[in-house]
Amino acid sequence: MIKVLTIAGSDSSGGAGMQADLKTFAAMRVYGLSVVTAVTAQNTVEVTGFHAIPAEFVGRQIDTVLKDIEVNAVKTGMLSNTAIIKTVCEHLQSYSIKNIIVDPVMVATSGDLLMNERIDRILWAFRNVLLPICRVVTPNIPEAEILTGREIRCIDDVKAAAIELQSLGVPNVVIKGGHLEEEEAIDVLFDGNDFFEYRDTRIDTRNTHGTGCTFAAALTAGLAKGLTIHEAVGVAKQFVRKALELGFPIGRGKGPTNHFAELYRLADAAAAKEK
Ligand code: PXL
Repeated sequence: MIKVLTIAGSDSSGGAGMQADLKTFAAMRVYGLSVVTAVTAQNTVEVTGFHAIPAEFVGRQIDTVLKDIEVNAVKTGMLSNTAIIKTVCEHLQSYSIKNIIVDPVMVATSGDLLMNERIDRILWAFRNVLLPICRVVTPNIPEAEILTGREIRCIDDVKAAAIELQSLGVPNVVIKGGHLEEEEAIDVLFDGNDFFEYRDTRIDTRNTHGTGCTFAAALTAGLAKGLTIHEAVGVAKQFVRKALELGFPIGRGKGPTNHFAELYRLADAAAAKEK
């Protein structure tokens, strides 16, 4: 059995954060473990507040699961302060994990901040502590702008930011292009040697809550299964496309995506055949 661990925040509306991760893992047939770093109070419109879990207790959760269960990959999501970032790094390093995927979450889909410390300090920890130990980092455009201090308007800007992030010691950089003003949705992978562009038509939907988490979780599951980084990005992009196509129009804001879209489609097709 392939096992993956998410170290992330809880989203009370169920569409993003660790809920998105666990649903994605289940849909991709990998077993998901979850260490919670923060509890958010949020719906499809806004984040009304969050409580960070004390760093020491985040570390305890990591040790408790990892001393019992060996995992094939670890994904990090919401890490709202430097104490948590440092603790996560220290604890992961003592378990020599090959696949660490960092989704540098900073802002929720609603636009609300998911950090409770000065951003320059958090940036320092991301750039100097967490990125050097991971295999892949998956910022969206606003996160890549914050991490590099560069304005990103076009694909050339994306590539320059990817080179800069890679120079911090992370072998693979995937910049999620959903926020770019391009006709297509273009994700860019830089593997240290070459750039790979993953292009797809855009899906017209407002149910995008949790898209970033879902992409990174699907990428994590793919790498845990032994796919190459190039294959895993392709699989993650397809997974998000299907989840967006059948997203749930619930709540008054941006509804969640449907992590089980493909499984529901297959089950419906099988049921129709039996009739
Ligand atoms: O999508 C980023 C994200 C990560 N983690 C938590 C979130 C969100 C977005 O809403 O709620 C807990």
